[in-house]
Amino acid sequence: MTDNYSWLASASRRRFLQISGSGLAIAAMSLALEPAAEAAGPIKIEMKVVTGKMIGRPGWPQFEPGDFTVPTNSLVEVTVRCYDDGNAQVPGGYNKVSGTVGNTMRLIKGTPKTIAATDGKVVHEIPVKDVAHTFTVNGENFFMNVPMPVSSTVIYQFKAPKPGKYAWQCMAACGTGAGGWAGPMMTDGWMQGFVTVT
Ligand SMILES: [Cu+2]
Repeated sequence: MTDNYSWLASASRRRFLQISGSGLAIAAMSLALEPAAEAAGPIKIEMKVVTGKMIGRPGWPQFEPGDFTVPTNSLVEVTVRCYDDGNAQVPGGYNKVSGTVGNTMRLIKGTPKTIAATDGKVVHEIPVKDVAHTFTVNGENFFMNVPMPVSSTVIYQFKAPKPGKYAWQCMAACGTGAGGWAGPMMTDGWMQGFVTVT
């Protein structure tokens, strides 16, 4: 009886050692794989900006999706197709691209279905009168501003900061109310939301 139990105990100890051994092997493997994963290219996110009319809610343009999650330190490439053809007023400076890789973005006229890596023009800013929306993060150690011209596609890359939940806001007065700052501008998942870094 005692012998049986001690055999069981040592067998389960052996299994535990085997399991933790393979766990270490997996951890070592994923460490080795990490540079290869980065060489495979950035994490890609696709967004669009639709007009209120397109979704049956006039006056309520919307970013879709309004939120996304990325791993810390990753290189992220976001493509935004802006179907909105109406411009909106932005405070000074928010027509400039900042906080992205090179403080630039690629700009393509219209919203083509397929986009080649060489398509578009690299720009640091767009004319104030062309701004329809912005994607602006104003967090601790993470500031980013991407202006979006009417009826166009923008592609930008950024390095994900340390883990956290970062609020973003459109800075173009595209909403309802006298100043254009009500409605979608004050509603999560419309003209504001969160970038979550894990
Ligand atoms: Cu907006």
